[in-house]
Amino acid sequence: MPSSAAAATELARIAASFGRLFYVRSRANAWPDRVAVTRGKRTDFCVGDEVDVRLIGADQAVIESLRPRRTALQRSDRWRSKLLAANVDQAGIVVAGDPPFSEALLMRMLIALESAGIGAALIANKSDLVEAARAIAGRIATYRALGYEVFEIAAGARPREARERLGPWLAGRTTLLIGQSGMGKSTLVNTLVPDADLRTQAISAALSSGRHTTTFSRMFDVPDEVARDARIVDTPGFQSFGLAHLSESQRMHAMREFVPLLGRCRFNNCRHHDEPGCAIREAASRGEIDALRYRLYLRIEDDAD
Ligand SMILES: Nc1nc2c(ncn2[C@@H]2O[C@H](COP(=O)(O)OP(=O)(O)O)[C@@H](O)[C@H]2O)c(=O)[nH]1
Ligand SMILES: [Mg+2]
Ligand SMILES: [Zn+2]
Repeated sequence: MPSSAAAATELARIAASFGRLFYVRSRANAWPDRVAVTRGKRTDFCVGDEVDVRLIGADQAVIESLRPRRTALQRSDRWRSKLLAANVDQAGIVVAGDPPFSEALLMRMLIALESAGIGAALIANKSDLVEAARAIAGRIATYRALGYEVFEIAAGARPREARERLGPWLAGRTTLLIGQSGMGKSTLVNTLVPDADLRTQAISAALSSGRHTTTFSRMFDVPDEVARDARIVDTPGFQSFGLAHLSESQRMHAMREFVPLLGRCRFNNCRHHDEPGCAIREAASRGEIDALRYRLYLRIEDDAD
């Protein structure tokens, strides 16, 4: 390839991907978003990836190379693992009291994020549903005590307040929004990015000609009035979140309250089930670590076996 052509690439972010097609956004805001293809068979790019692209004609591009990823979030089952997003700075996990959120799913997301070195906050939505919010308040307090930031909002019922509460946290960063379906994540995205639906339709039309618009992740620029220099990555709602790409050691180290106790069990290969002298089980039975999280951790490990 001639070097003059190689010099003609531009830095872009992948704003959406669908199969072998990508939607790329200029880092310098130098041109409107374009559809991009990859060279050869390489398709392992994902939303958030920073890539060098060559512009082709009026509205197309070719991805020439991938810049190193600062972060990469995966989920997996035994057979395959899927890259969900790259280069996100932090994540907001949307939970709510109605329908009640699954704490097992929340823990799985937190373990994946923690292992990927991505800070997480809980976004407790639907705070206008007073009874439902009260029902989960104790569980939310557990996560606050573990050091997770918690935002209580009502994205649908009090959108302005939601924007004000989240704005400073979003500013200057790329934030992944994830959650179980029904928690109000789409409502939140529309609250933060008022034209998100229109933009999604445009991406959808460009990439997939009208297939389900919520089955792929998308990156949106948040308007400056809401947060300066902020991007959000909206992911599809999850009903499961496999952790097979992580080792058992990574999973146990992602349990924040376990960390000071690891190494204090009688056996150094302790799995914290019913081994004698298990410091973690004993701490849970004394109420020093949260008993429900301990039980759910054992269930996550059972599923992994
Ligand atoms: N009461 C209440 N309902 C909400 C709020 N935000 C979203 N919802 C409702 O929760 C349901 C699921 O919302 P949606 O955004 O589709 O959730 P998603 O599946 O997480 O994307 C919808 O019926 C929303 O109207 C809120 O702040 N308060
Ligand atoms: Mg949704
Ligand atoms: Zn143990």
